[in-house]
This record gives sequence, C-alpha cells and structure tokens, in this order.
Amino acid sequence: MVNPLNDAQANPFEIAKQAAQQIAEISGIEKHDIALTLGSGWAKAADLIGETVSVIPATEIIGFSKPAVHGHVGTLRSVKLPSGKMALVIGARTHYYENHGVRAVVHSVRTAAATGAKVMILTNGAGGIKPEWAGGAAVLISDHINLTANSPLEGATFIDLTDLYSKRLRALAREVDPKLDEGVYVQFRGPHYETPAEVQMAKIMGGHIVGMSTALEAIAAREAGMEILGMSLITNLAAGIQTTPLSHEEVIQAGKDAEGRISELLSKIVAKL
Ligand code: 8IG
Repeated sequence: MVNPLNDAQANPFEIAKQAAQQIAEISGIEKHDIALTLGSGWAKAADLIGETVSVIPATEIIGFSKPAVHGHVGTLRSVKLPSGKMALVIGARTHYYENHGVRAVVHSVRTAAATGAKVMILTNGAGGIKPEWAGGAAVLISDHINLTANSPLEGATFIDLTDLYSKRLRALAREVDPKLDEGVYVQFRGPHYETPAEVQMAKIMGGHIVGMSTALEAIAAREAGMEILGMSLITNLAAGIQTTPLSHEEVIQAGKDAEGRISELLSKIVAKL
C-alpha cells in the first residue's frame, strides 16, 4: 500500500490528525497525556508503567509503515498509568535509513502530539563513546548533533532548539537515579555503524553517544510543542572505542540483558510525570 505521506502535496499534520482519530476510535481512548517511543532494549517498560488497555498493530493506522528491523515491535499501545494519565506507547519506529523519507520518520511523534500528548519520551539503543558506559549503561540525552543533513521541518519553519531535551525532565529522572549520566547524542544516517574515524569525529564535535534515530524525532516533537525526555541504552561501545567488531546480535543480546533494569528505571521516571 502506498503511504499517503509520500504524496508531496499531502499535509503531514493532517495525516497525523487522521491517525490520532483512528487511534481514538479503535482504542476508545479519546486523549493521551504522554507518549513513549521504545527503542532496542526498552520494550519491557510498556508492561511496567501501567495497565495496557489497547494494542493496535501500527500498520492499521494511516501513515505508519512496516518495521524493517527484527526485534522491533510494530504496535501502538494505550497504557493507563497509576496516576490515571494515559500513555501512548509507540513500538513502531521508522528509521531514517529505511528511506521512507523524513515525514515517515517523525509521523509517530506528530501522531502522538495529535492524540494530546504533551510529553514525548524518546528511547533508543546506541553506541557509547565514554568507556565507563560499557556493560549496558542507561544515559540521559542532554543535547544532540544531527548528522543526517535533513530536517523534519518543511518550508521556512524556524524552530528554536535550545534546551531541546528538557532540563526539568532530566532532573526528574535523576530523582529516580541520581547516578544517571548524560551525554550528547549524535544521529548518523546508518544503517552501517561508524568507522573508528567517524567516532573520533563525533567525539571531537562534542558527542558522547552515537545512534541512528531520535534527533529528527526530537525536532518534530519540539515543533509540536512537546516536552522531551531522551534516553539511550548503551548496548555497545562505539567502533574503535571497543576493540572488537560490532555485531547486531551483540547489540540485541545486550538489550535483552539490560531490559529488566532499564525498563524498571523508565517506569519509575514515568510514574513521576
Ligand atoms: I544499538 O554504535 C546501536 N545503534 N550509529 N552506532 C550507531 N548506532 C548504533 C550503535 C552504534 N549501536
């Protein structure tokens, strides 16, 4: 099926609004308060934050495309938090490297905003530049460097990105775990991992985390007026920082090993929102 987002004449915000209406109809939940995109290693958080009241295969909703990566779940879940607030859990991330275009990458974020969500939690699995993060550290994203050479904004839309990753939400996260470290996330295009030279470039530029998602989504979330919390699970040290070659299997395994711990951490943070 063709994705209507691919029609250059289409209005992506209108399609996000339609997606939000479909979610409301199917789930019976009129409004969501917060949204979470759960990346590699974070999926268990969906079960821990509250009671699932609806699960929708993302492909039933307008604008969503099939997930390309094994280990990525393609569902949209509505979860009732203990506070009574509703969370939309997005287990269907479209990556920039899938070449479905930048509109498809940020459609879930725009849809979340259209469902009413005011807080956007973006999580991912990523590579770490700081050696002390070896062994599956969860870290807060303090800022980003967008190396995709693209933007989800269309036309002359000038959006301020100061404090893109909310200081308030980072402080809240640190109330749960005062030892949480933070760093600058560098979004590469992927899907190849970096060369060691590219990792050194990212480090010299001020980066601490290398990944293939999140920055474009955060920009769209800011445009939509949402408050953003970003968290990375460091599943591997970046190429050249770790001396052994990177493998997708290793990354998946590290995610599985860390899953229980980081999902519990995230659910405690969500409980404070
Ligand atoms: I998981 O080392 C994971 N995703 N770009 N580099 C990039 N993305 C990643 C990495 C990594 N590990």
